[in-house]
Amino acid sequence: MLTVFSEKHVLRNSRTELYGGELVPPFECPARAEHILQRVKEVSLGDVIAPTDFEITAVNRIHDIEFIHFLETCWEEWVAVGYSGEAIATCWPARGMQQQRVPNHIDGKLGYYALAAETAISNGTWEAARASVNVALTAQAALRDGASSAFALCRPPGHHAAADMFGGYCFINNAAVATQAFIDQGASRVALLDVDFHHGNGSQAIFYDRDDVMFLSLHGDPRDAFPHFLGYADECGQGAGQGFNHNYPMGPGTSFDTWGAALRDACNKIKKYAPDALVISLGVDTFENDPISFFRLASDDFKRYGATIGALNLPTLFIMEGGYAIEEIGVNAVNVLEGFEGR
Ligand code: Q9C
Ligand code: ZN
Repeated sequence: MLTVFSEKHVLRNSRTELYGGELVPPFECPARAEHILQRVKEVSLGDVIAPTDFEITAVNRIHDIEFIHFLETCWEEWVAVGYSGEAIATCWPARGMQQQRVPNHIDGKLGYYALAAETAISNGTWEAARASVNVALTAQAALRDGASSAFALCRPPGHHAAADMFGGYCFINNAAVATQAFIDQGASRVALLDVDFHHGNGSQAIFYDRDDVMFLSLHGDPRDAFPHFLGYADECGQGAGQGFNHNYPMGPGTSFDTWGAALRDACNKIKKYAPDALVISLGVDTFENDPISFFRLASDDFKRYGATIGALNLPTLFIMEGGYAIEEIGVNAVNVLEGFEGR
């Protein structure tokens, strides 16, 4: 399987994450991608190529122009008002407040466009996010050109990013942009399966009213896990999208038995949908030793479920999302790809 990787991921290197009331070194760090790349090479998964540059228009199919402009200019605006730390949202248009007007001050803009406060924007964040979506689009283009699968080793991740929101370590929704690319190239139906520990709130919101994209997500119950305000089982889509959104929230301590059964159910739905392509939001924070998550998958389980996805026999694009057990992230992510290939 082809892997697409950009060295520009290192430009996403913020110093701080607001966690437990402290500013700590971010869980979403450059070492993650390096470990995955190392494992890809170790098992000789296939060629590794750098991304080509795509026009921003591919991104604008999913994200609001003003939001993209905000991401591009946030850091310089933050520095311009004289702040010395990293750009972190501190206020929000909460219940009962005006939600439609974008403020002028960078504090207001951050609150408007942020879905959470843990994700600090710093110099280089935009450039890395741009490179990350180019990685996704380059891997997607490989499938367009006939490959049966490809691995987009994206960093930063994307599935929490909505049309006009960043957060949960995500800025541009790489999986959503790639999914839309399939549609724009003539696909009638695309399934987007999100196996990251966290609910893919951004992807769900983006495709919620559409029947040409089926979104399915297995994740920590929002009552107990980030992003907390989306991902319930009764969110089934709306309008034309009614019946094309499927959530599988699961509680603390969920084992592979339970998780694997949910995956099989999701795969049955995908099979019936008969999509032209399958996009996987591949997070491996479902691992038993992940520092911020609560599922109990072992490293071997990743290979097993990769095989389940492979049995669908669909053109499949893997997009890297989360996973924070740094030492094991390479083995776990690549185990899914090896399982998929029947190795
Ligand atoms: N107490 C991804 O995996 N904070 N994002 C969780 C835990 C945010 C995860 C707080 C986690 C975001 C792509
Ligand atoms: Zn996650």
